[in-house]
Amino acid sequence: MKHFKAMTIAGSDTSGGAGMQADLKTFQELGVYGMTALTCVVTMDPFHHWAHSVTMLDVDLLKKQLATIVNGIGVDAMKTGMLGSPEVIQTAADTIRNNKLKSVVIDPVMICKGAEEELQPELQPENTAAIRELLLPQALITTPNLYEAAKLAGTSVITNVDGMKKAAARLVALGAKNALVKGGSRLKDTDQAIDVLYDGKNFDVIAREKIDTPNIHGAGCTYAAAITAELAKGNSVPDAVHVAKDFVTAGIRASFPLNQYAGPTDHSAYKRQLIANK
Ligand code: PXL
Repeated sequence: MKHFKAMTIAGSDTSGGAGMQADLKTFQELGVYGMTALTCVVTMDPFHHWAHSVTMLDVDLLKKQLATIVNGIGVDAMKTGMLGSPEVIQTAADTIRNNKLKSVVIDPVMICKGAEEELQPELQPENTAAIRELLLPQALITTPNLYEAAKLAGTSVITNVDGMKKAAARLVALGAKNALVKGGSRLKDTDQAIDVLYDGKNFDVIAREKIDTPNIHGAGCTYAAAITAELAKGNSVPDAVHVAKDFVTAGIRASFPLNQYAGPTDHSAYKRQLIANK
């Protein structure tokens, strides 16, 4: 049996639902061997509204992790998550270019869902510019939510499918081969969770039922990780995105609280559903 291998360059979400924890759990559920190059550790303050705090790791330590994985082992696909500084973004971009990595998923993480957003470490404008200039041109696919898509594309707030299409087209013009703009549950005036995939030619509007739950912490990481796992197995971008949409929808349907703040998606739900439907 061939073992497919995926890498994530991401932060550690100490609470376990997002970041590299979401990535590893998702890789595992989809039958792909996962490896991690950590950029930062995110902790939450239990005494101050679960405010997220980001502690960056040394860039030299990141470089050693990347050498271990990329030069020492090799990967079939990779993703980026929370990067946190222009230097880290540059390091990720250099790694992709120098090793000619092809199945590259850029999840341009800027904010964590769930906790009170005004307390969150929003990605700085210099990080947005570095992602736009250094990572989008190397992306097989980028997976922004509405907020991230607007920041990267330089558009005003996106409120409908037409705006999502315009932003996706802009991201492809900036160099991404494919762009998946995720409306998810944030798109107003619809009872559907809608995402738009654009490959430079056609728009694919992907809709599932909107699930009414506050427990969507890590949904974006999980979605991008599922795309990465499917690409690692050699599947096409549209096939990978459709499996990933089912994976994250199943995870959100089975999501659960850990405490009084936004809980995680259930990474084991998709496989359980597949087994139940056999
Ligand atoms: O969901 C975005 C996200 C990504 N990466 C890490 C995180 C979070 C949100 O908490 O902690 C490490």
